[in-house]
Amino acid sequence: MPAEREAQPSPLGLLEQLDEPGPLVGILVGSESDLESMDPALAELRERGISHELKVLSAHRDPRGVAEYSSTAQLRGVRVIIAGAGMAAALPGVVAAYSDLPVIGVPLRSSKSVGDGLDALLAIAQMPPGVPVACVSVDGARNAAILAARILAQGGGYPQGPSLEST
Ligand code: RP5
Repeated sequence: MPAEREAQPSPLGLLEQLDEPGPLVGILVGSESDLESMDPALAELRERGISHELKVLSAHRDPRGVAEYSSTAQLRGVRVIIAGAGMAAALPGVVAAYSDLPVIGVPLRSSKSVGDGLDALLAIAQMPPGVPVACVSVDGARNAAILAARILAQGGGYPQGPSLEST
C-alpha cells in the first residue's frame, strides 16, 4: 500500500495529530476505482517535495466521513484539498461546503461515465455561488497538483486595498 494512504483517523486519533505538522495537500477520491487516475497528482507532489495524504471518501456512500475530514483538515495543517470523482461527482462540492480551504476538483472518466467524463465535469464546475470549487480538465490530476503548488507558493492572506476598475 503506498505511504500516502492511511486509515481514517478516529476523533481521538485526530486530536493527537493536531500536535504534529500535517500534510499540506489533502487528496480525496470518491472510490478505490479512482485511485489510478490520481497517480499523476501524487507524482507531481512527490517530485516537488510537497507533503500530502490520500484518502478514499465518497460523498454519497460516506457523507459523514467527508464532513469530518473537510471540517478538520485546516486544523491539521492542510492548506489545499484536491478532490477527484467521477459520474455524479459531488465530492469536491461537498468538501467545499464544509471547508474554507481552496478545493480543486478533478473530474474523472470511468467506464461508467457519460460523455467521457462530461457528467463529472459539469457536476464539479457547476457549483452554486458562494461555494467555489476550482475545476481542472477531465482526468487533469497533474494540473490539480501544479495548481495546488502555486496556491501554496503564495503568502498567507492578502492586503486590503481599493480596486482599480476603469470603465
Ligand atoms: C463516483 O462514482 C466515484 O468517484 C467513481 O468515479 C464512480 C464509480 O464508483 P465505483 O462504483 O467504482 O465505486 O462516486
